[in-house]
Amino acid sequence: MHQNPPLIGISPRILRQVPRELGFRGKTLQYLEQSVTQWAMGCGGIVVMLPTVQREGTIDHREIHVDDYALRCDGLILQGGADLDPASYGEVPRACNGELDSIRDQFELALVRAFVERGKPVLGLCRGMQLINVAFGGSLYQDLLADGATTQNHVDADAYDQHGHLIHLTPAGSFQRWHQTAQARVNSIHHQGIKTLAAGFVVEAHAEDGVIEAIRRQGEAFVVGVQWHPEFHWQTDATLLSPIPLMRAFLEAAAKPG
Ligand SMILES: [Mn+2]
Repeated sequence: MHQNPPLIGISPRILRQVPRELGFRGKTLQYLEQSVTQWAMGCGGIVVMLPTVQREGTIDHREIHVDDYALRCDGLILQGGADLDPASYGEVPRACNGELDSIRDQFELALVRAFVERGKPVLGLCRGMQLINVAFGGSLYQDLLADGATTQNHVDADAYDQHGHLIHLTPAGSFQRWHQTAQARVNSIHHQGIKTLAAGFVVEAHAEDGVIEAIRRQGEAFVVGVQWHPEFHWQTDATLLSPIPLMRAFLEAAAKPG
């Protein structure tokens, strides 16, 4: 793999209200969180960020299309972040949502479709898994607790990435094959979750309360999402599920001639 490392595009998180002390008054930042890049690079991928191509501000990006990214890159990773606008799955947003960013939603939905159309692998993390589910027609709980999906809290603002729970990997599933285990501990930093699973997808892992924690699109192509943040497991806590087998499976799919 290292002789010709696959080129992995990661869509950015977007910061529109930049804290004054950072010095970008009235500007918008698009950025990658470091652990996700190190996770991919540590397993042999080259990482580039894919800035949004929507027309924003004074620069007209109309000459570059989302499909240009899908053509040049070998795989796509979707980071975590803001809640999806429930309008994207046909619901009216309730007050339980955090800040929404429909520009990021539309950009990433278009990215997923473009990469999948070209048979290029897609890996979604947390919000990224939820977005994949919505891209293929599934829906989300706007809030797991408020919607009665569980009585267990899947997020703890103070504990942040130290908050976690057990997951069960689906017997005979791809995750069991990659990870060689039937259960594991993962972090949990989400208050939303999958309500209706998109058609053509299978559940690869669930929490003990039944909340869906990993999904995969059936078929040859690699289209996978996890509700946890494997990038935060990276070389931090040996009791958590190793993030390496999942990244290796993704990069292997990306390295296949398309
Ligand atoms: Mn969880």
